[in-house]
Amino acid sequence: MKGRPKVNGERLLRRLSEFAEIGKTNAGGVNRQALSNEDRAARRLLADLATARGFKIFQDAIANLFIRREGRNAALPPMLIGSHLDSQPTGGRFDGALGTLAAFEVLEALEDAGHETEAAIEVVAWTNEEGSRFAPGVMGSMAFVGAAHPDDFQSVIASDGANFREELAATLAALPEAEMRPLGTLISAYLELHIEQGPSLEREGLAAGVVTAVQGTRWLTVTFSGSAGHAGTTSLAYRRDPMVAATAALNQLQISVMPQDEDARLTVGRFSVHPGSINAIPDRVTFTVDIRHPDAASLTAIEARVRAACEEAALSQRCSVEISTSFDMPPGSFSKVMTDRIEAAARALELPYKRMISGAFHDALFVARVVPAAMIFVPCRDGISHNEAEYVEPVDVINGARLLLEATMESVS
Ligand code: HGY
Ligand code: MN
Ligand code: MN
Ligand code: MN
Repeated sequence: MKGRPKVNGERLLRRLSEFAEIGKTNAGGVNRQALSNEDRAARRLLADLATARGFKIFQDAIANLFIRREGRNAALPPMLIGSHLDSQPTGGRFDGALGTLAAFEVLEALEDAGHETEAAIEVVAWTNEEGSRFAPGVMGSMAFVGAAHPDDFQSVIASDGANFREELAATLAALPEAEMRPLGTLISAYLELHIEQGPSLEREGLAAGVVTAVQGTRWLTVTFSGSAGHAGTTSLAYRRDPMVAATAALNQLQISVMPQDEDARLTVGRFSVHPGSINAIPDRVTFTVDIRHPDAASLTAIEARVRAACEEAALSQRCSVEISTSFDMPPGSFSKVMTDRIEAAARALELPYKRMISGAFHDALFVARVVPAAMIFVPCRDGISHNEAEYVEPVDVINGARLLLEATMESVS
């Protein structure tokens, strides 16, 4: 079927359903955490689909997976499109998978139409975008642009106790036929399709978001230490209770951060108590803090406020507190050339759109440090994501892929 390449919507929707079966949860979401068996199964399926179409597959030292469709001139750096296949523990079927599978659909649409491009186009599935199992997130794209090295993560232990080094080795070994390539191979440009993970496109009845920037993210781990004791015999005067310190600090932060600044985000997603016995005063309480802001100085000010609130609470309870930073992704903006191309494609396809910034972090933000990059958003129902109820209307899936195809064809040399 020659002529202008066209997205095969039915095939793309079918692919999304196939991948949604990998790590499927009872509530209709996915649990396909980075470098898990489920992640390896999804990478295996994508690799098999790629070789079945005659595309070549590669991986690098941090297991980023690349699928290459040759162009006329192999000497030219390829255009890169893609996203991630790993998910949150109670994630949705579209976060990451949509962008990765739509990118693969772009390759298939070009192949079906026998459309030759000057340069090659490659699809990438970035390793560990989420950072939920192994912190930090966006490990694959950070290593790709040299903002980190796989060696930096070798001693990371997962939230489920797994060992990064072993899981990475198992993931690389699971695709023996993938040719190994150095980290950070030259590319010409990058585009990523992703769900908005927020409500604005749906509320405004828009088909697409032209993403111009991504807000900053910082992850802290806070540990209060006090002294364990008997719940029944230890009176107030003798308590050094880290639970009281932690809750005092969090109460202080919940009233002083987000209510004072509508652009600020502060989330405590993980909380653990040691020894976790009903009738023992804890000796240690640890929790994570995810802070976001579009402005770098505000991000730093929020971190300072977290530190101050924790230190004050520790003092008041005669406890100690340790705070470490496990992730720091400064805010960044995308290339005007690329966002203009997406905008032109949206107009050509008569898709209503707006320019917007991303509240979620993405691999594209690191890739934008080395090449012109940008993102396309599509609406998701009620803006829900990082939730098993995440949903994207089929028409929005297909429009997103059509937009990605058009903008990619405009961008590849
Ligand atoms: O957390 C984030 O912003 C991304 O969706 N992983
Ligand atoms: Mn994502
Ligand atoms: Mn996510
Ligand atoms: Mn992302």
